[in-house]
Order: sequence, then C-alpha cells, then structure tokens
Amino acid sequence: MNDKILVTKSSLPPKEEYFKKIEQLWKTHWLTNNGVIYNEFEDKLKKYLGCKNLELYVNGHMALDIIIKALQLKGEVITTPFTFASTTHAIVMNGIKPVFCDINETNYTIDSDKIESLISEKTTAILAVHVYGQPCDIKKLSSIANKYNLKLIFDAAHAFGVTINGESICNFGDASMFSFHATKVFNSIEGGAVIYKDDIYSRDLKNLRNFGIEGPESVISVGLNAKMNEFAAAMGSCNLDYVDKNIEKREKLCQYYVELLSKVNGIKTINYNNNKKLGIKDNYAYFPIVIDENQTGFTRDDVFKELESNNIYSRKYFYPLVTEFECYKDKFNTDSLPIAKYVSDRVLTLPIYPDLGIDNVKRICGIIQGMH
Ligand code: T4K
Repeated sequence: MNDKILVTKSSLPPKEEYFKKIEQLWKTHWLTNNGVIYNEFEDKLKKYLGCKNLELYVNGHMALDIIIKALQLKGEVITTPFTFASTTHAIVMNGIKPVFCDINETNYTIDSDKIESLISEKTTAILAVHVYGQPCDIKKLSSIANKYNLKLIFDAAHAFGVTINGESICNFGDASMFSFHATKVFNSIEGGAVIYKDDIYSRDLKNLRNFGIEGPESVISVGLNAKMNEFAAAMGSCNLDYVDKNIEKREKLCQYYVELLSKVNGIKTINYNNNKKLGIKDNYAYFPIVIDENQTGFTRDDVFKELESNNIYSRKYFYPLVTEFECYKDKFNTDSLPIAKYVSDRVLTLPIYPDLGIDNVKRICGIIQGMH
C-alpha cells in the first residue's frame, strides 16, 4: 500500500534555521508578550506584503474577532455561507446577525451582484472571504461599501501570497485577516494577522489582543488574550523565506492537476489562466474540483471514497454550508443560496502541498480518470 496522502502537509523550514532563531530565547527567557522575534517578524511581514498597518495574533479566528470588535460592527453583516466555520462564528459571537449572500459560479466567492438587495438599515459591513485564495470582486464590493457607507472586511485566511496587479490582496477594503495556521500556504504553527487601512483602529487592534491593557495601570477595553508567542513568530519568520518557492512548487502541481483532469468531462477546476489575464497571481492554496455527476457518472462522494480506499484523504471543504450546521440550522436566511448549495454538495479539495510530487498528482488523477 502506498503511503497515506493527506489533503495538506505543513511546510517547515530547515530545522537548523528554526533552532538558530529560537536559541536566543534560552538567554532572554522572554517567550511572549511583544517579544524580539515577534517584532522582527512583524517588520519582515510588512515588507513582504507592502502594507502600512499590520498586527499579529495567536490565530486567524481571534484576528477576525478582534477586527469586528475594533471596527465596532453591529446589527447585520452580509457574508458568505461557503466558508470555514470561523467566519460566521466570529460574526455571531459578537452578537451580530449574519445575512447570507449566494456565491458566484466562477470562483465561489460572494456574488457581488446579489449583495445590494440584502442591505437593510441595520447592515454595518460586508465580510467577504477570498475562499481558496481566489479574490472576491473587490472593485464592486468596494463601490457598494462606499455607496452605503458600510465597512468592507476580507477573511483572507486562504490568500497569503496572492497579488492583484502586483499589489498584495490584503491591501484592499478596510481590513483583511490572514491565517497562519499549520495547514496554510504560509504558517507560523498557529497565527494570524490583520492588515488595515485607517490608523484610527490601531489602538483597539493592539489592546484588544492583550486583555485591553495599555499600560501596567491602564486597562481601556474588555479585551482578550490573542497574542502571538515567540516560538510561533520564529516559525513564521523562518517560513517566510520559503513561501515564494513553495508557491512555485504548488503552481507546477496545479498545472498537472488541471491538465490531467481536463480530460474528465464534468470536472471543473479553478481557471488559473483566466486569473493570470486578470492580473491575479495565485497562491494555489487549495485544489478544489466541482463534480457534475450528470456528466461524470459519479458523485463527489464516490471520488472521496475511491481516493480513501487508495489511502488518499481529500476533504470536502466546504461542506456542509455554514447555514446547514446544527448550531445555525433554521436560525438565519437560507433561501436564495442555490449556487452555494450546488457547489458545496459537489466540491472536493484534492491534496496539495509543495512536496506532494508530480507522481502523486498523476496517481490521484489516474484514479479519478479510471472512474469515468
Ligand atoms: N477563515 C477561514 C476561511 C478559514 O479557512 C479558517 C481556517 C479561519 C478563518 C480561521 O483561521 P485559524 O484560526 O485556523 O488561523 C483546518 C485548519 O485548522 C483551519 O485553520 C482552516 N481554516 C481549515 C480550512 O482547515 P481542519 O479541521 O480541516 O483541520 P485538520 O486538523 O483536519 O487538518 C487538515 C489536514 O491538514 C490534515 O489532514 C493534515 C494537515 N495538517 C494538519 C495539522 C493540524 C498538517 O499537515 N499539520 C498540522 O499540524 O481545519
């Protein structure tokens, strides 16, 4: 039996580099709370991303939660049901009602043509997700946000390394969140960041992550503990040196996937060539396929099981839709989400990570082709 292949595998730097980076901690004993490595990592990231304002957090979810608090969102927030639990949980945990908008068929992000009809006097923001690292329709979303005086926030958990006409994807909207979780294109073991436009939010984005503490005798808000520690910052700092090379390796693998799967009628992949024409530089974070059973003669679940029987573990990101979670069922609007439902019922994300190897991609595609 071949070795187990999981949907992803964390990228790690050469261990000597990581050990060298953390060695100083045995001298300083300063392990968290605004440490030296943390500050160095923050600067390095700002340079890499070409952004003005950036704050680091313990993970992407807390970063998103703190954006919502710092920007003082309330009432209703328009968002996508085709995402990881985190996006909706962050909204609901802050006492806000999520209003779900359908997604588009092209890259599965929120359908910007369907947003305006969902805006009410209670709407305070649009929280869109660059799902799989695919950019939302930023131009249209920005113009809607401007027209109705709404905040525009991006859950960019999947989108590290993506650029549009050379500009990092995080530099659009009022604020964006990246996740640096172990499963991401770029990781700091666990971690996250917020990139934001207006300096006015700096104070809250900083103090909310540290119990609202501003000084030894000053607590100015009801904050959380969402600080990134030195070991995580060191991993992020080391991994950052390899992220571009890793994205190149991912690209090659995705090219093979696209080429081999284009031979199977009824399997849809992301249109990377079209993205290139639009000035988008992809990060190849996930490799989602959408399977139309009427054309292929087999379903998404058939492929999932066939791969599993070959020791290959794909994932159904993102099934079920958030609106179908037990905790949300019948609580929020679920009508008018036909594309999200269609995609969620048919999507499968295939294994992708830098050292997956072309032979494994060929094997995975061979198994799928053999089902045809
Ligand atoms: N917004 C969106 C749109 C997100 O997708 C996420 C996270 C967030 C917000 C929140 O960001 P964070 O707070 O997580 O920073 C995984 C990740 O845990 C999660 O970060 C990610 N999205 C989500 C899409 O995927 P699971 O429950 O599928 O993870 P798990 O443990 O099943 O791992 C998946 C595969 O990854 C494993 O089969 C093998 C590999 N893996 C996993 C771990 C934990 C590794 O190679 N190394 C590891 O250390 O959620």
